[in-house]
Amino acid sequence: MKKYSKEFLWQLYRTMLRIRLCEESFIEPILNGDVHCPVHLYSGEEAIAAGICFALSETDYIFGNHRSHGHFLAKGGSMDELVAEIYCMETGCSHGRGGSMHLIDPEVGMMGSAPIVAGTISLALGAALAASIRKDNRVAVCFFGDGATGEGVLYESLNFAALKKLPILFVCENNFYATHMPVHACRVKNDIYKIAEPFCIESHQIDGNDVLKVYEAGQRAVEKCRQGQGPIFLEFLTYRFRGHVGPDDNIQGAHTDIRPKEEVEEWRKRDPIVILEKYLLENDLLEKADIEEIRRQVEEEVEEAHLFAQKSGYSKEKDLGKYVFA
Ligand SMILES: Cc1ncc(C[n+]2csc(CCOP(=O)(O)OP(=O)(O)O)c2C)c(N)n1
Ligand SMILES: [Mg+2]
Repeated sequence: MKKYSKEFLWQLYRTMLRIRLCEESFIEPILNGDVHCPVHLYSGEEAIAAGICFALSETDYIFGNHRSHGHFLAKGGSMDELVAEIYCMETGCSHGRGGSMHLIDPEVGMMGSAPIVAGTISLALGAALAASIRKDNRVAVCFFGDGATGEGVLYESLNFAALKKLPILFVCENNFYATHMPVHACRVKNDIYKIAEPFCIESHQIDGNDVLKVYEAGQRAVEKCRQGQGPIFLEFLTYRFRGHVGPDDNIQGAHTDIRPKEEVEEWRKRDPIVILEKYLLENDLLEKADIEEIRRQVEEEVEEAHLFAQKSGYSKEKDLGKYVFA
C-alpha cells in the first residue's frame, strides 16, 4: 500500500462522509412527501465517486446517471445547490428544472447527469473527443451502472473510444442489481470488465468499497489516458444500502426491494466509510475524537444546506421555460 498524507486521507474520508450524511438526510423528507422528484440514494457506493474524483483534476470532465449525488459532490459541486436542486428550488444547480437526476456544474467539471440508462456515455465520449482534438490534456469519466451494459450505446462508444484512442475512463458501478433485476438474470457472463476485451481496451475489476484501491486504479487509469494510452474500463464491485429509489423502495406502501436481507447485511459489514475509518485508526492517522469532530462539521454542513434550500423559492411560473430545451 502506498503512503498518503494524513491531510489527503482525511479529505477522502470527509468527502465520503459528506456524501453519506447528505444522502441519509433525505430519508425523512422523502418519507414525509416533501421531495417531489424520484431520489436514488448512493449510500454504500461512496468510495467510487470519491476515489475516482480524487484522481482527477478540476478541469477533467465527469458525467453521471440517475444516482449521481455522490459524483456531483465528489467533483466539487456545492452541497447547498445539490440539496436545493433535489427540492426543485430556483437556487439548485439546475435552477430547479432538473431535480435529483439532472445535476450539473460545468465550473467544476461535472458536465451533467441524466436518468436515461447509459444516456451520458456518448456525451462523455464527445467530451473526450473534444479533449483529444484540442490536445488540452483533459480526461473524461463516465459513471454508469451494471444496467447500462444492456444498452448498445456502451458498445458503440467503446469501439469509437478505442479506435480514436480517446482519454476516457469508463467506470462501471456494479452493485449487482438494475432496479430489481439481479445482474445474473440479465447477463450471460457476470464479469462485466471483460466486455472491453473485444475492443482491445484495458480493463480491471476492483473492490469498489475500498476507497484506496479505487483511487489507485483511478490514478493509474487517468495517467494512462493523459499519456494517450486510453481508453480504460474499470468495473467496481459495490452494493447500494438503500432501495433502488428512495430509502427502501417503499412505493405507495408496497415494499418492493427483493434483495435477500442476509445479502444486504453482509454488504453493510463492508461499509466503505467504516473500512477507511478502520484503516485510519489502525495506522494512527485518526482518533475517535477526530471522527466525532469531522462528523459534527459535516452534520452542520448538511443542516445548513437544507436551511439554504428551505429559504429558497420555486421558480416563477412565467420562467419555467427558461434553461429548458424544447
Ligand atoms: C433506457 C432506459 N431504460 C430503462 C430505464 C428505467 N430504469 C431506471 S434506473 C434503471 C436501472 C439501472 O440500473 P443500473 O444501471 O445498474 O444502476 P443502479 O440503479 O443499480 O445504480 C432502469 C432500468 C431508464 N431510465 N432508461
Ligand atoms: Mg446496478
